[in-house]
Amino acid sequence: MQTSLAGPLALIGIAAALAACASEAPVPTTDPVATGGASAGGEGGMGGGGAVAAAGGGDAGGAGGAGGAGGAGGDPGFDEPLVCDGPGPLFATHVIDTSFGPGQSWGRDQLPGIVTGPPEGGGCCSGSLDVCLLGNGGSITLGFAGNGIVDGPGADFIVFENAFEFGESVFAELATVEVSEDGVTWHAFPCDAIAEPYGRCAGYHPVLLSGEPDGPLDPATHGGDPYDLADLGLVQARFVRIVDRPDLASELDGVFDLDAVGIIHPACP
Ligand SMILES: [Ca+2]
Ligand SMILES: [Ca+2]
Repeated sequence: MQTSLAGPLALIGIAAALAACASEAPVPTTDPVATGGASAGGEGGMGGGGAVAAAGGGDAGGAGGAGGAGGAGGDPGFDEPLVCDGPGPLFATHVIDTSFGPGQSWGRDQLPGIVTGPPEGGGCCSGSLDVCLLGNGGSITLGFAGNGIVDGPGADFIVFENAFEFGESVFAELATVEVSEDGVTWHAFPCDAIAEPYGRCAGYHPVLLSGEPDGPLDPATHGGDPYDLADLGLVQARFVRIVDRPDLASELDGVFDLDAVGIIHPACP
């Protein structure tokens, strides 16, 4: 039977893994952007939106997310059609919206930096702490300023949680991944599995990448949970929303810990 620890046990599980792999224990990082102020606008100009305040934190457990992805604060880049201005960022740049659930106990005060940019993966056998817990049933919406995801051969983007191998199983904490082109209409990759290999749920594959990759993102070498827009019949997406599985509320099924989201096939290469 798979090991699927969790909920309030999420960090305990992480701690256990760190103890098991003490020599490889990742060091919690403090993103200078995130801690530079409560405003997500510090990272790239998305100032003024209600979503920014939601991302800025507060007490865990409440419903955040005033302001939808369609009206992403004051950033015209998200309100208008994507126009490429050279190569776009390959990792999420903005937290557009949040709605945290019970069990949100880590990382919220470090938004947006803790979930933007590249992952800080802990490798096969330990989970990164550079993550934000969503809480049970919680969600987070990310955007890529100046870029989008397009359908190319195979997987088009990767969601990085902090899953890791634990014995012969995987410490998995599941979420549904959704994409949108306009921030209004969403398309979900089906995630209803409760046993390995967890179907199209995110939060199952260890994160092997830590920091910027040397080349294009590749789930085979960088880990994470890969997604193919073609599976949903889509050709492009600009926003990724991750929704913790609300039905997995027991202490044996944890809450999703988001590290990063990266593009394999960028709209602005
Ligand atoms: Ca594809
Ligand atoms: Ca991170």
